[in-house]
Amino acid sequence: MELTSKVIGTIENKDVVEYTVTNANGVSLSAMSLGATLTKLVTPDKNGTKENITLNVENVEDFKTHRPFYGATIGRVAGRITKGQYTLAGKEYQLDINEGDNLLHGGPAGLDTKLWEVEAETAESDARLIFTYESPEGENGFPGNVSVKVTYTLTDENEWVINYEAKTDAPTLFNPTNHVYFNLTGDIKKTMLDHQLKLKSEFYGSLGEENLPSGKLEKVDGTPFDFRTFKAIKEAALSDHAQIKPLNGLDHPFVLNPNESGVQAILFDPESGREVELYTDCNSVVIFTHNAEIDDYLIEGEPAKQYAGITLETQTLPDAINQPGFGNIILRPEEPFTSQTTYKFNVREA
Ligand code: G6D
Repeated sequence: MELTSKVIGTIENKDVVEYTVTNANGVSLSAMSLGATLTKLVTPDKNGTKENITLNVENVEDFKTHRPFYGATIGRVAGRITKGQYTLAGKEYQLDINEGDNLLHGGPAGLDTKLWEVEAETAESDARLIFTYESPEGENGFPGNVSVKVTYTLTDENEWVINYEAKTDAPTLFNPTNHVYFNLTGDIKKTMLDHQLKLKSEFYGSLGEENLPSGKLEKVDGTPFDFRTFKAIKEAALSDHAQIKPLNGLDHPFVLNPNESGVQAILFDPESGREVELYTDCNSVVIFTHNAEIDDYLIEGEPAKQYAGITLETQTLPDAINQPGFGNIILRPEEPFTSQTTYKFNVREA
C-alpha cells in the first residue's frame, strides 16, 4: 500500500493535511484532517479508466464556509433533532440549533467543522487513516466529554471500511455517519439518475414539516421507495409521490436489519460498470439525492448540479432520541460506542 500526504490549506492557522492511500489495484482513497472528511475515491470503470466517484469541494475555505458536508464525518448526532431538545433521565436538554428551530448534523460546530488528529498506518494488504477528536463537554450543547475515533481502512479487496468508536464521561448522545455522495460515472457534470439501486429495506421513514422525521415508518411496497429489486434512481427521485415531489427527490431514512451480515445495498452505474456494495451494522441508511444545484462554490468550474450525487448515510434512524422505536443513541460511560460500515467497489457489465 502506497501512502502520501500534503498540506491542502489552513484553518485557524493550523495545517489541514490530506492523506492518500493507494492499493495494489490502483484504487485510492484520500481524506483530510478537517472533519475526518473523504476528499477523493478513485476507482476504475469497466474499461480500467480510473476516476473520482465522489463529490468533493475543491478547497478548504469553501468546505469550512459553506459546510456542504461532502464526504464529511457527521456528529455528534447526524440528521435532525427536533427543536434541538431531548429529555434524558428526567432532565431536559437544549442543544444548539442551526437549521430553523432544529439541530442539523451535530449543530453549528459539528464534527465536520473540527480539525482531527490523524495517524496513518500501512500494511501489505491494507492501510488505515486513524482520526481522533476530543469533543469537550457542552460542545453544541451536548453533555459529556467525548473521545471520538474514526478509522478509514482501504483494503486490497477494494473496500473502504469505516469504524466508529466513542466513549464519554457522562451520558450524552452519539449517532455518527459519513456524508459521502457517490457519482459512479466519474464525471460530476453527469447526474446519478440512471444509477440502479437495490436495497434490502421494507420500510422508510416519512418526513413531516422542516424535513423532520414524522415518527412513522411506512411500507415501501407499492411506492417509489421500493428498491428491493434493482431500479433506476430517477424512478424515485423524479416521482410525484407526496413525500418526494416537494423535496424534488429523496432525503429519507430506510430501515435496515442491523444483524444482516450480507450486503444491504448495491448501487450500480450501467454506463461505467462501477458498483458499490454497502455493508453496515446500523439500523438505517439515509438516502439524499442532492435535490438542488448548489452555486455557493464551483467544482471543476461549475456549480454542483442537481442530482450530482447520492448519499448512503448509514446511522441509527434520525431523531431517534425523540422517536420511540427508532433505536438507541444514548452514549453512556459504561457502554463505549462502536459501529462499522463498509463500501466495497467492483466493476461489472450491465
Ligand atoms: C439537506 O435535508 C438535507 C440533508 O438530509 C442533507 O444531509 C443536507 O442537505 C446536506 O439539509
